[in-house]
Amino acid sequence: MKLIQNHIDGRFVPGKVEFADVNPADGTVVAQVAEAGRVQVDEAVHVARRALRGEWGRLGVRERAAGLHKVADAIEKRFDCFVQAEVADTGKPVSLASKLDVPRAAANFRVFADLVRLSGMESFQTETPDGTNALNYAVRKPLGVVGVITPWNLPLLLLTWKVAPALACGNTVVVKPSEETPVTATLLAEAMQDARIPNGVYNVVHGFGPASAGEFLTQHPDVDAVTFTGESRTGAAIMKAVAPTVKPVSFELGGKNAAIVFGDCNFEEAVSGLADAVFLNTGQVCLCAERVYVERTIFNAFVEAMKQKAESLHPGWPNDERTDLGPLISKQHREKVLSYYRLAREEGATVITGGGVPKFDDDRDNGFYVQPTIYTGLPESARCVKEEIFGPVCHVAPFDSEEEAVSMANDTKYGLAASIWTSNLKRGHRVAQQMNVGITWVNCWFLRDLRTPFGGAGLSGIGREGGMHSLNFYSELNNICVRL
Ligand code: NAD
Ligand code: 6OD
Repeated sequence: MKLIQNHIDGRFVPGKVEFADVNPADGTVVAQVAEAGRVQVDEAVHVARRALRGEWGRLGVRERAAGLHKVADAIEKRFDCFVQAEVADTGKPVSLASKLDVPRAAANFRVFADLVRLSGMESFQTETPDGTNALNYAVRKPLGVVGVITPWNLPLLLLTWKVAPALACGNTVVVKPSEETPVTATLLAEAMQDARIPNGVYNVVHGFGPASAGEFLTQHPDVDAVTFTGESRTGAAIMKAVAPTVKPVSFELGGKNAAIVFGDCNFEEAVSGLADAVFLNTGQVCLCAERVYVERTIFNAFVEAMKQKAESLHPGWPNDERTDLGPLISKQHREKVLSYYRLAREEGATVITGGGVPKFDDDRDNGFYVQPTIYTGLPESARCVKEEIFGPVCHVAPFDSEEEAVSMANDTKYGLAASIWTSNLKRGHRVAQQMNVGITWVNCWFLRDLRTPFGGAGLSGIGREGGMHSLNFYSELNNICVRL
């Protein structure tokens, strides 16, 4: 059986303990994974610190940027390998991994390489009382060793979204990918070697959160900053762990995102966009819409059209090009999603479609598939309307006025993303500006420009990444004031 190892100082390192990496499509074990203990996490942090003082720390911005482009080249060279690894780990359709996850990983390196090379710095000429004046300018320095902790839903995309700007700014990293999806982070170590990124710059430790590699990393006194994507509750635990050493954090957390569909929308486009927003990656995208508010004039037609979309999804084997709905990530996550399917009924929902588990009569019955599901009829106070489920499911509710829609959409402790569907652009702008979230799409969803701010309000996160926001998080600014 294949062994997925830690990667420390350019070497692949086994662990004392191993755990299983399971294929969610049929429940088979695809590999064993070496769990890093406290000693290995310590070693990874130590070599990352040493690499800051070595060749990597001496490179200029242009050379670092060139190195990151080579990492992108190396990802593209191993494209099929990355796609197959992501498909086996997550169960996501091969079409999705090859159109979204792996191309975005390469793009993350290219965009931040270019951005750091082309970005300037602020400077101010400051008037002084004696008229001699002073010049203020800021220089960008790396934070140091950055701990990167990532989830399982878009494993390589989200890991590289953080690793690329961290390296662009001259940091070194110790990454702890999700225990559910360890393979692409490990493959990325090979791409780093192809690109001749010096040893110790990119290190991987495998394991779990509490009392394992995740916690050892966040508690480590020699880690200078932590960047994390995952559940809001985990963010809270990490905040506690970093408090004693006052590490800066960037948190991209959960969501309970709303979509508002006005009667004047382009109906076909809205239905098709919302079908993606609800079901893409089996609903396991933090930006997915789990609450859909539809103007009453088109409510029945919209629910019927969404039902048809849900029922036309093809929950097949992940490697079948026709598959557009994979399994959930794990047995445990399926239990969670199914518990919400049950709860929705207890809370009085009308089941428009789904609500259960599909039957295949083959090995997929040992996997973690669920039916795409649409509910209506729940009160806004229902737990299924308030809590993140993270599956292929939404609740659709009618509204009668713009004010009512805005008020329902904003009635949440989360604040990640929203989408507005209308052909009245004036209204699109007006409603978008009232959304208490980090990202609002109008007549589209998950359309990304990597230069834009990305992050959430409330329980959905702390800070923004993307473009200059990433460069600002992953660097320490030293303002220099020179008397002229
Ligand atoms: P999770 O929080 O359970 O795990 C994420 C990572 O944190 C894993 O690597 C895990 O091992 C680690 N971890 C868990 N407990 C830890 C601890 N105490 N200390 C240190 N590390 C710890 O999240 P998940 O289930 O992997 O991912 C799904 C969640 O992620 C959803 O809530 C989703 O909305 C969120 N998410 C948010 C974004 C975003 O950009 N806002 C993107 C993707 C996913
Ligand atoms: O596109 C991105 O940069 C990003 N961070 C997406 C997050 C998706 C959440 O699952």
